[in-house]
Amino acid sequence: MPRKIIIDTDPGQDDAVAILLALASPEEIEVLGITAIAGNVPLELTAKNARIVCELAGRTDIQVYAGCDRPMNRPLITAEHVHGKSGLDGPVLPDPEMPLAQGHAVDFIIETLRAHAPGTVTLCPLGPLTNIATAFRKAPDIIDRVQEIILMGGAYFEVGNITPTAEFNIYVDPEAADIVFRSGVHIVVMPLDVTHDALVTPHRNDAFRALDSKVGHAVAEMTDFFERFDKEKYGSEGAPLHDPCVTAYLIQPDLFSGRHINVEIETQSELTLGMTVADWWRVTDRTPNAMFMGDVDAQGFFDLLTERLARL
Ligand SMILES: [Ca+2]
Repeated sequence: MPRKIIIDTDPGQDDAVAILLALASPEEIEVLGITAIAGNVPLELTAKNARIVCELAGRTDIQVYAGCDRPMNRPLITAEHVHGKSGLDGPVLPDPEMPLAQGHAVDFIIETLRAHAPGTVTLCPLGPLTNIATAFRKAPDIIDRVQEIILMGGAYFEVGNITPTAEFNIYVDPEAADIVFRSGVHIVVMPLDVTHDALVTPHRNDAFRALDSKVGHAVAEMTDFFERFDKEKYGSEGAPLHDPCVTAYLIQPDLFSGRHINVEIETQSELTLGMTVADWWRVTDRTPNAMFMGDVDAQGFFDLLTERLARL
């Protein structure tokens, strides 16, 4: 039985690849819907980009909902410096013809969790956690119904990418992240510690291009684009492909390893706002609330990704 998931996302080139991987893997993953959130770029663009990606995959049947257009208590911070003005800079892709689904993403999340048996729907947030936290606050009855949350966000050893101590998704809406991490739902975290090992080397990007399909070329051009920024920033041999770690975990969890530990979110300090305070060394008696990943079989991850993208 495939896992039923909702992808909550702010595409973003790496979000796009995560969505494509999910849509290419129907044996393991059933996408109940995609909810867009403001993050890498404003909501209007993420809601559009999510549909562009569905159309690229030939899946105009997927329902895409627009969600919150700003964090719970703060102005929106975006990342055009990484993803380009459109959020999906790189390939030239047509504007979507499929319409947005009617209704708000938060209500879709609530209604979907209520409509399915408890413990059968997994949430996969790939952006700031505003939609998820807003749904939990509006309808606390759904919290116990969530099977699992598998998210990209945070960092421990890699510390931060938007400030010296914070990863972008958590930093944009730390109050929302705090609500999610305190919710009691079982959480799997793909932090920078993992995603900074999932590097798109030239060889790996050539493998996408060599698929010689619309999807293969689009993915190669997307990763080409944000590599320019990341290579300069990190001096690494390629850019990290963050979000597909979430969907890869649903297909092949043994690619990843980590520790079940306590993770709390800094919401007060100006200096360390949005830090994921991860008790990796278990030096407190705070209750573990998250499976915090620390390692990935990077070549296995890219082999899986290339094999699955070849299906689209
Ligand atoms: Ca994202």
